[in-house]
Amino acid sequence: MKNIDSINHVKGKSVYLDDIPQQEGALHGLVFDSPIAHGRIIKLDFQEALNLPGVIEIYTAKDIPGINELGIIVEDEPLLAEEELHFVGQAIAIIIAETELIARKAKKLINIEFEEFPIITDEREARIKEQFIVPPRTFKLGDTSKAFAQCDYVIDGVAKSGGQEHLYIETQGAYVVPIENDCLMVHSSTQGPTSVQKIVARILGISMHKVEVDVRRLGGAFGGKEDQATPIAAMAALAAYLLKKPVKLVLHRLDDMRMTGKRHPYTSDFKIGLNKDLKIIAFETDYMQNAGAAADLSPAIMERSLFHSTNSYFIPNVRATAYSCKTNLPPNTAFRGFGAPQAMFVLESAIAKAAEVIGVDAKKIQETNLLKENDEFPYGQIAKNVNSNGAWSQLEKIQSIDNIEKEIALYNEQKDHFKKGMAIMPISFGISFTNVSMNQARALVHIYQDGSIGVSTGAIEMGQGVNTKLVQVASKVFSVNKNRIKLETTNTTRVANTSPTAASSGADLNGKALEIACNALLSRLIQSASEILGVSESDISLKNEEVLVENSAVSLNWERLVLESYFKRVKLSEKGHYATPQIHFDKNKEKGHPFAYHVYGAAVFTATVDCVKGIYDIEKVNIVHDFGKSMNKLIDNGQIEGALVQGIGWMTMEEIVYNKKGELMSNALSSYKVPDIYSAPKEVNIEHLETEGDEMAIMRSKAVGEPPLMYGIAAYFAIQNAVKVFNPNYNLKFDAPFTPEKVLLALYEE
Ligand code: LUZ
Ligand code: MOS
Repeated sequence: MKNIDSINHVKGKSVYLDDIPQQEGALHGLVFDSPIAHGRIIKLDFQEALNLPGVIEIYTAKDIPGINELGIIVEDEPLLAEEELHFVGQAIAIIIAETELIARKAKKLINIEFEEFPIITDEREARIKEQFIVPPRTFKLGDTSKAFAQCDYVIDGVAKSGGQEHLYIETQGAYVVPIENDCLMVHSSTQGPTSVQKIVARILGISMHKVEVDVRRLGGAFGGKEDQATPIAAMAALAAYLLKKPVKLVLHRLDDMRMTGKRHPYTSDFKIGLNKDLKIIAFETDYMQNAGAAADLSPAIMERSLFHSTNSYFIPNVRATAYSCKTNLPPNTAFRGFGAPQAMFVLESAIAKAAEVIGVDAKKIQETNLLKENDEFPYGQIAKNVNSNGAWSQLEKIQSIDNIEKEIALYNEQKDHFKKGMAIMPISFGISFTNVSMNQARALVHIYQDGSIGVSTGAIEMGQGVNTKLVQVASKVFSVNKNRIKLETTNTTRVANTSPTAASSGADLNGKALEIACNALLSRLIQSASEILGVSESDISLKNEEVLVENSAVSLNWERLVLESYFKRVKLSEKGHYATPQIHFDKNKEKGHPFAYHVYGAAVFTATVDCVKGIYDIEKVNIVHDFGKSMNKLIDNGQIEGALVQGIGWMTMEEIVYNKKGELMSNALSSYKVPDIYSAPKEVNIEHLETEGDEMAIMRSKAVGEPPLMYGIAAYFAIQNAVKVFNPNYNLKFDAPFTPEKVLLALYEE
């Protein structure tokens, strides 16, 4: 089935937040944000700005009627700064004007004076100074100190990975309309409508039922709108509430890049121990996460790093510690992979370094240590239906690693100034929110009198195709044409207490809730048909819009059954509720069974480096991926391709740079390079690993959003391997992104 939005997207007819028609008298908001990374406001003078014709109001923390607090995991972040400033881009005031242009002019007229304090931008420095967001956490398996003593090889090192700008095409935005009785209608480009509802209510000091949040779709999010859509909505809501006027606040791209948090940069120390047969016996690591100036989702992200410290390998002795380091940067946030990519890069760096020291191929170490059935993860979960070996062996068989290696060797012999390198990346990603209570969802289904169906769930469509998958679920259960089904907006009054659409679990959680609701409706319709036809329920089924009795069609079809059931006063609406069974986790012991299941796969990358210029191409990527029983191969392959390129971007060219004053230097698309079609791999082959899928995946079709991003890690190592061929003096470094600049230095390092 094609994505239900594809035609409208292509025609430009899909409605995004900025396309919602504005009411007469709607006003525009603009954020006045901190120009300094750390300090104290001494004087704030709005008089000149307020005198500008068309400026309506300027609000600060003092105008907040409720609690000036955004934090959910840790309450450490004001919506509007009170006196202290903690990062460049921190919101201080909201300018409300008749047009955005007037607000921009007014912004220049604001007079601010401040006292500056020393700043920290580096995570290791913050760790040394013990500036932490939350206390560090450690996951342990076996006994690493004993184990290291028995290793034939012990190698240590440092791995760094950089931040990443989400660059959703639609920037952060909200449009808020006041309704009677101090209630608000909030249109927000958010992954988490309930977070928006909760924080808007908290800021305004009103209860949640007065705030209705409605979301049709997002123009991309990638984690950037799991938490950070909320302050934008809260600022627009504050103004709309106080002025009793509709207020729109949509960030300009440059404001969005400057003010919002990104993927967390990590600096990590590692130590890896192997025996003579290349078994990894012990692994220790310290992750230092650059959290920025407030918690946001950092503690959860640091937790997922710990969960993925061993990726798809079994290591019997592990000690992984994570530090969430507080710095004077915008609070970093969720980004596709949520801490797992950072952790996996560390282990791959350790393996690459060990391979170099021992003098073997990294491939040998990787293959020797792949996870097997019933192996224990460091957090206590036992690996089941493990497909890491399966993905690897299919990669060898179908996509022939050997041939690729031979081709590369031949090429490297023949060429002087171009060199090729290869790297393999196996993945294992846990599916479920690591916070157990978030693994729940609801769906509301109405069957209308004419047989058409309206579906509401807590899932947010952000381009990933979740709504298409939901249509498939309903159409499968009822066995009706897909055109009968309409996916409604995601709205907190129809589906309450939603978890954000995140953790790759949107289709699983909401799809399961929808399946439950549809099944309940189906049994009522079958009961109704049995009464109408006077035959027993067990003989009745619905197929392709026909009612079948003992598998043959009778005079009753879907439309007539629905209408007659309505006349019989059968309940034609249903709410489904799903909570992932079996999962649990004990944060005191750091052990449990946090994931419904894991997604596995393996990719082999070939890179070609131009050894004169330092530029490179990711030539070819072959992937064997465990989709389970994919319910939509077009959408799932699309997710793989997008994630792959995003992962390659993170590892090779997307370089977030803050200067010593905490100002974002890579603050526009002219200074921040994202992959375009030219930097996408020339050839991508995606092979579906045929597996049974998992009971806990929707229709046994495994979650696909995040896992493939981590294939991109191979880009780093493929380029590095090519560099090594050209320059035998090059000393391995693990400092992503591997930009052409760094490649050039590496090629000529002495
Ligand atoms: N968001 C979240 C996530 O709140 N918890 C998670 O475990 C998670 N994992 C991946 C992506 N977003
Ligand atoms: Mo996310 S990183 O919002 O799944």
